[in-house]
Amino acid sequence: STFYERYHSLEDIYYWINRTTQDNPSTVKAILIGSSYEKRPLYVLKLSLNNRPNKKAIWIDCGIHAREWISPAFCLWFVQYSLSFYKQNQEITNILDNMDVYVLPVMNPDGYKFTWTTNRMWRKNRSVSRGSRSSACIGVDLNRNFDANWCTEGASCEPCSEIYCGAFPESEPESQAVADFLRRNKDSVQLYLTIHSYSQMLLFPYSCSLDEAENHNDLLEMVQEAAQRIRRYYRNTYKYGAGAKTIYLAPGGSDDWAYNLGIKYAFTFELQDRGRYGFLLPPSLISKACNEALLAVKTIALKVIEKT
Ligand code: 0X9
Ligand code: ZN
Repeated sequence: STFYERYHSLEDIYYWINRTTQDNPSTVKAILIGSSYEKRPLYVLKLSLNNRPNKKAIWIDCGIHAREWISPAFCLWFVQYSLSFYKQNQEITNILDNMDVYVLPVMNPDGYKFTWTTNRMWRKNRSVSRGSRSSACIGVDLNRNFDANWCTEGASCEPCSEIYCGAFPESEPESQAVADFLRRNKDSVQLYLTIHSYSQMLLFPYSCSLDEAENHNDLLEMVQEAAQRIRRYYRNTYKYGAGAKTIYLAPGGSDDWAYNLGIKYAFTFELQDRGRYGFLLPPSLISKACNEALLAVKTIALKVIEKT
């Protein structure tokens, strides 16, 4: 199997980031956007395949939840595919001619590291909450820590919970770094994508309430077409719809927050599988999972370019 058909330790991913920027000095830049609770750097790769001025951008983050290993694997896959197939594949060429892409391979490096060393099923980050009553439990769910109906129904204010929302919105350095970067770049970023697993779903706002997004029909049409193409090309089924109505109410998520910031195309992808292996998706299934997600990214990005 190739490098991209395996899972990689955090050290390997940092090495890969370094190597990818060195090997592609004119097209890939690493931007340090902050650091984790345990002081690991948060690097975003900026892919800029041509020098057109005033290009818009796509943001893709992976690894919010530590145990969802297919997610960082997808970010690496996407970068590799973009660099290899620009000028080879018509769709990715069209996308990269019109948009830059920011890729954050691991939003939660401390949690990811912990899943490799200590507890494979860890979800949250690794921050230690203050106060004697709560000091026994570690970690905030970064996808409950953003400022979108923060800590209402579907999140927990109990530090021991797997869906602990943190002490206040953006209390965690990881979510704050991402939010700060997107606030600084909100005029150029038109498409926000966040990659999770598992359950095979393409979700869009809102998850933090039962309200319908103002451009609900556009968003629905985009995920519907993406799911349709995945069914045709890969014979696999993805559910799709607004988060709260498709899975559950879950406030404080990055997609809803990015949407409310003004990034009107915001999606959460839940990659393979539907529960057979769950978070323990075997490496032999990485390529199919990533190709499906890639097709969804392409379908949606092309529609965003068409609409804007
Ligand atoms: O609950 C989540 O954070 C995501 N599912 S997961 O199994 N990967 O944990 C779904 C997130 C959907 N979007 C929002 N809740 N904003
Ligand atoms: Zn997740």
